[in-house]
Formats: sequence, structure tokens, C-alpha cells
Amino acid sequence: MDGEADTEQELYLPLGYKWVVWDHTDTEVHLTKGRHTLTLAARSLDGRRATQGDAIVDRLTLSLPDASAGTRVYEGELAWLGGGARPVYTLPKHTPAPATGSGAARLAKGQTATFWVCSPADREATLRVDTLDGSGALLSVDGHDVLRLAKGRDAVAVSLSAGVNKVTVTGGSSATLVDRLTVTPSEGALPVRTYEAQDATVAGTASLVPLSLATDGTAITGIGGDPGNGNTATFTVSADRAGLYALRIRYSDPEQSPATHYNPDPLARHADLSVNGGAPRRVGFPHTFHQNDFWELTVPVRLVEGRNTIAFRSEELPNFDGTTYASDTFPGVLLRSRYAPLIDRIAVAPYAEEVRLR
Ligand SMILES: [Ca+2]
Repeated sequence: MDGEADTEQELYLPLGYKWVVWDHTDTEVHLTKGRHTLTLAARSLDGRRATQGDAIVDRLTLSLPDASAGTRVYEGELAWLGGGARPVYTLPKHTPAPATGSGAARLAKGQTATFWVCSPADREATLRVDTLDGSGALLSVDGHDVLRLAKGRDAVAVSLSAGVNKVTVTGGSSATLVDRLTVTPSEGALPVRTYEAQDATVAGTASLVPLSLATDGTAITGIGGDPGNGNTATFTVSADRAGLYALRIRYSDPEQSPATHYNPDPLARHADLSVNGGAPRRVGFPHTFHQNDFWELTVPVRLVEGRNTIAFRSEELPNFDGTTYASDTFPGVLLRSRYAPLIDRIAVAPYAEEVRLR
């Protein structure tokens, strides 16, 4: 900023599928009133550090910090209503307060209001349902029940996924008037335990690789291989009590097959995830385009109290006949990956916990 070395900061630009598939990176600058010069440069002011590769920059957007922007409001009357639920714009006389927005959603037993809630990151947020009448409605997030509404019990901390989360209120014993849902980023209600790559037990070809943008400088690579392989990574994690937990996997997925005109990007890595040796669950991981470009993905898992193992493995999946493999039919053409993504770290937090806000 203004050519001053002590304001210089290094930005990591996300990698995209191709040029002109736009993305963004965000940072904070502290500005005094008046005119300033913001400079983006491929070389640091002291000349010692330089950009690797290059980028095309479309624009800079400058916005003021806004404390009220922390809470997002989703009006009940604007929710997706199902099962015969309907918006109500003229409230019954006995309701205790006026509605926000233009009204509320009326949910009789089994009727639903669905909200599409956006989270900027895989992180905790506190969801609060403001109702004007009725009780006993059930709140769920991505199909997991997180709270039964009752008098004074209307808020719950939830481990949201980055991007869109499906939040549903289902009417209970007495018809509920849902005024709105508020979502506020919060901390501490859902304690997070973090396990770095070097905490895992690796087997076979799975091994640690140094990567500068991995949280502790290393990630696990080489998970997966031939059908039936034993190239695995296993974390031992601790849970205070049995229940549903959010498993946040920080990963990179660099593998990409050459694009063709009809199949621009057919390949994504997957991992078969097994908790305490149980039946594996297949998880797909979107591209991050480089092994040193890490994203997070949240997977809900059920843990028992105390020690739990979480194992990652992978192999090429067969064709639709269940027996042949694309790599045999089209040798040398990369159509299905045999590998899990690189894993930088995992974090485990309770999926949801009721909170008392007043
Ligand atoms: Ca409302």
C-alpha cells in the first residue's frame, strides 16, 4: 500500500480449471481517509521473492467492514415450502411480536420450510429459528436432525460446510409460524480437534511429502493403487462422547486428465473412508488443480466415545459391468483415478450442539 514495505503482504491466488475461469482471493487492508495506491506486484519490494507462474487479474473490489454482515437472515416466508406449508402475511392477533420481512411460514405437522444457507468456510455457525407461534418443530441440516424447537430452545451451533447447506424446519405437534432463520458465525460451542498428516499411520506407498502450503509443512500422498491395495492412511481421533461429528478434510487433488472437446474434465479422486473398521463410505473430492493448493471438505461421521480410527484408502473403480477397468480398455488414457487426494490434515468437531442465547 502506498509503496510502503511494512504494509506488503503475500497473497495466494487460487488455481482454476483454465484461464478465464475466474475465482477470487480476499485480504484485509487498513486505510486512512483519503487517496491510496494499492499495488499488485509479481516481485516483493525487497526483490527476494517472486511470483511462481502467472495470473490474469480482472479487478479489485474494495468494501468496508460491516459488523452486521456477520449474521445472515433467511426469512421464513421466502423459504422453499413443502408438504402444503404456506406463507402467512397477516398474522393471528395473539402473536407476540410483528414479523420481520413480509410475514412468516406456517408449518403444520410434517410440513417443511427449506433454507439454502451459505457458509464462507467449513466452520461453526449458530443457527437460530425465530418463531411467532407453535412449538415442537424439528430443525435439520443436510438431513441430520440438530434441534427440536421448544420455548426458549431455538438456537443450535452447527458445523457447516463451505458453500450451500440445506437447512430444513419440519412442523411438529402444533402448527409453527417460522418468522426467520438467522445464521451467525460462532466459535467454541463445537470444540475442534486437529490431526496433522504426521499424526497418521501410513501403510504401503502412502507417505509424507513436504508442501509449503500444507498446514504443518507436510501432506500424505500415495494413498491408493491397484485393486485390493493396502496403501492407506489411518488417523486415530478422540471423541468426548458418542455421536455425529463433522470430519473436515484438508486435501489437494492435482490429478487431471487432458481435456477433450466432449469431455472437459472427467476425473476426480475419491477416498473410501472407514470409521473404526466399518463399512467404507465413498467420498468424492473436487479438483484443486495442484498438490500445493489445499481445500477443505466436511464429511459427517458417527464416532464412539474415546478413541476412533478413521482410515482412507482408494483404488480405480470398475466399469459398469463391475469387473473390467477403463485403464485396461484404454491403456494410457487417464479416465478414473486410482488414488485418494493428498491429505494435509483432518479436524473433528461435534456436528451440532444446542446453545442457549438468552
Ligand atoms: Ca419473516
